[in-house]
Amino acid sequence: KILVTGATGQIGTELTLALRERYGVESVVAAGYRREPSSGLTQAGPHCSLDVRDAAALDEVIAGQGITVIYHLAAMLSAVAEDQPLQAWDINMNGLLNVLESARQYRCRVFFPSSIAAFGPGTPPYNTPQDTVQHPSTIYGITKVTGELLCDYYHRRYGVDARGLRYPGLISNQVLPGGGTTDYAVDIFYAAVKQGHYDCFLRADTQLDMMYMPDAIAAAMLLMETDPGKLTHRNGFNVTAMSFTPAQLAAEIQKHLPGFTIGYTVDPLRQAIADSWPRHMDDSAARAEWVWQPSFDLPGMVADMLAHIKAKLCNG
Ligand code: VAH
Repeated sequence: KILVTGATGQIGTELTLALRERYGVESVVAAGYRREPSSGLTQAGPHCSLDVRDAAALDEVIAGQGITVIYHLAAMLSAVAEDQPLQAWDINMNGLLNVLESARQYRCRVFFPSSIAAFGPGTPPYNTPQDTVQHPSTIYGITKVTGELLCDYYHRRYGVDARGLRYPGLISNQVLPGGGTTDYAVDIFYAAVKQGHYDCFLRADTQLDMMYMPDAIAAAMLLMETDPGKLTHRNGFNVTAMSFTPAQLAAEIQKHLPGFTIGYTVDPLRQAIADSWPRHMDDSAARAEWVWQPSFDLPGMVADMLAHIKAKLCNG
C-alpha cells in the first residue's frame, strides 16, 4: 500500500488521485494535516489526519495499513518558511527524519520532493548541473538540500530505497499552492479569468524553471517505478519542462485573453528568494537514467490551465 503525506496540498492532491488511478483506490492512503481534504480525496478512498512530526502516529499508520511506499509531500514552502524558520525546520526536517526512520524499520520505499530551492547564490544559474554547488540562502532551501543528503544517507547506511526530484515551480489547477515563491504562476491564471488583470509580486524579468502538474506527477511515478540498477543518482534529480519570466507568461496568456494586463508590485522577500534560485536547470541526468520527458511546454500548459480554470470558475 502507498501512503501520501501532505495529500491535501498542491502536489499531494493530484498525486493521490493519479496513484489511485494507477494502483487502485484502496491501495493509496491520503494523509493530510493542515488543510481539509478535498471531497475528491475523502469520497474516493482511505484517508487520515496525520502530523508527520508525530513519529508514533506515523508508525501506527504505516504498520496498521501495511504501507510499503511513502510519497512524502508534507512540507512548508519557501515564502511562508522565511516567516517561520523554526517551524519550517521542525515540519520539513523532523517530518522527513520520522519518515526515513519508519521506512528503515518497516522496509518502505520513499519519494522525497526536493526543489530548485536546494540551489543558491554561487550555483551556476543557467544549465545548472546535476552535481554542483548547493549553498541555499533560504531556510526552505536548507531543508531541501539537507533532505537530499539525509535520503542519500539512509540509502547508503540502511539500504532504504529513497528517491527524489528537484522540482521547479509547479503550476496546477486543482489545489492552490500554499506560501511558495512561484505561486504567481498559478495565481495569474485565476486573476486573468476573473479580473482580466494580475498584479505580480515578482519582477517582470524573473526567469525560473517551471513544470505543469501532470508532468510533475508522471515524473515522480516514473522515477519510483524505474529499475534501481539504472540509477546513478537517486535523491534530487534535476527535472524541468520550461523556463520563463512573468512577462513571457503574461504574453502567452494574452494570446488567449487579448485584454489581459499585468502589473508589478514586487514583494522584496519573494523577489530575494527567486533571485537566489537558478534560471534553468540541466536535467540530462534524469533524461538519461530514467527517460524523463515532459509533455507540456509553455503554450500547452497555458491553453490547458485556462480551459480548466474557466470551467472551474463557470461551474462555481
Ligand atoms: C515554492 N513552489 O515556491 C515551491 C517550490 C521551486 C518552488 O519549491 O516554495
